[in-house]
Amino acid sequence: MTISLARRSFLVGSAAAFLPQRSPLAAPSFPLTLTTRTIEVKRRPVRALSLVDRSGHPGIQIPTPFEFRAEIHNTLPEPVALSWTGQDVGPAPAEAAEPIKSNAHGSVEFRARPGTHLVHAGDVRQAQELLSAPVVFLEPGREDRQDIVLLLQDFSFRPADEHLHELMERSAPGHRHGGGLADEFDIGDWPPRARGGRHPGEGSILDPHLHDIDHDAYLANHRTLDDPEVVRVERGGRLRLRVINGATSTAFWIDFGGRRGAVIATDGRAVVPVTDHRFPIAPGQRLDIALDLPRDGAMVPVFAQREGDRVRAGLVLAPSGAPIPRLTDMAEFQALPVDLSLDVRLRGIGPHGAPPSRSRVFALTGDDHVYDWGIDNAHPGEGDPVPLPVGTMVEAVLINDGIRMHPMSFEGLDAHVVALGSRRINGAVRDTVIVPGRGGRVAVLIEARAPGDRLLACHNLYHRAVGMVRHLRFATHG
Ligand SMILES: [Cu+2]
Repeated sequence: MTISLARRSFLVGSAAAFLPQRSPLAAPSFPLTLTTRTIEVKRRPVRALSLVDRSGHPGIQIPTPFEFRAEIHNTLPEPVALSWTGQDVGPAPAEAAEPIKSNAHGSVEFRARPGTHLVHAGDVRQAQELLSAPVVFLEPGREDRQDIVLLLQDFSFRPADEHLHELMERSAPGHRHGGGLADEFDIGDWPPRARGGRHPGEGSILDPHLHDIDHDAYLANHRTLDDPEVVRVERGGRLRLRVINGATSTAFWIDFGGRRGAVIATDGRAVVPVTDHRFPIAPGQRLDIALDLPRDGAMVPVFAQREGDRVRAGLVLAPSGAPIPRLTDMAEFQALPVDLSLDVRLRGIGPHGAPPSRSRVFALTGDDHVYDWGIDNAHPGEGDPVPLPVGTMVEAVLINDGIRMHPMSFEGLDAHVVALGSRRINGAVRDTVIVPGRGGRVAVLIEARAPGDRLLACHNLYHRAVGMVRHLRFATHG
């Protein structure tokens, strides 16, 4: 298949064209549409759910406005609840997460946080139909680099319900899940199919508990590596690559075919640059990577290799005239599981808040035997919400004695990483942190600034679907 240089839909291009419309009475509004598009995966046409702006570009990619309102028209035949990872949206964060009915409009108010962020369907069924998109508010005064957005997704020809059903059945032979999601399955709608290759949960040679699901394809800007996006760049160009992990449950390692890059922001917040050949990125996380291209005009690949596997997605950075070799979607060596090797080197930039006035431990609970993940052994509605008084700085300690890694999101909050394991650090400010299994321990500082509910949730959306989410209630009387 020929590579089209014209397909640059994920580039932050002529940003002025996407500026919010200002109305005289209210904050400027930015229209978005929930719709479908057809993409091609492994030479098969596939219906993908998408959230597009007026020009048909996915998500929001604009200079940072102070505040504005996203007006979302849902043209899909089903309600959709959107989760704005990285943005403290209003009127109240919990309301902003309410579903938008079919053929109806919803609106979300932003005090836009600059940087590289993500919007996705909160429901794994819709997220698995590729409903995740970039939210990029270009930083005022940023360094002069070509902006390139790279959205990573995992794709399955089978719906998420089948995967969930299989994960539960497989993990507990004869076990009927009591209540909740399992009861929503119509088993009659579930034709068993022959599967090739590994079973879910068998995962990697390195760690049989690494992968919940073996997806059929891994996508970079909606494309597989046998037909990658080719981004036109200048010889010796200076780039800012905004990598967004919008996958449902897949963690990746980013590399540039041996070149070095520097992480300059994590989850949309600047950090002291960390230079390396490869960087881990878990679901929900974002990495801004400064990359300086060679002066000889050679192409540079950007690979996203699945953790614990050889399979990879990616795109190509090519000056005009550069020969573009055929890239294989299998790396030579299996990647390690993602870990905290980047976080331990990260240092945030800018003022940090006051020292903590209280601490709260959150145990990440559940195991593979019942595929029943939770926080403090509770599910939504049990012991929720967790009250935290407004005006306090809370040290939230996440402890994971299970076997699986959990990428935990403090949705809409700044989470300043202050301890990894037993080691105290002055780490990055981000919103989604890797909490490794088998005794992983990560502590972050969060500030209960304004009243309202926030979510603490696993960004492995299969874990979230079975209950790994809790509400934090910031209240004046806690
Ligand atoms: Cu999880």
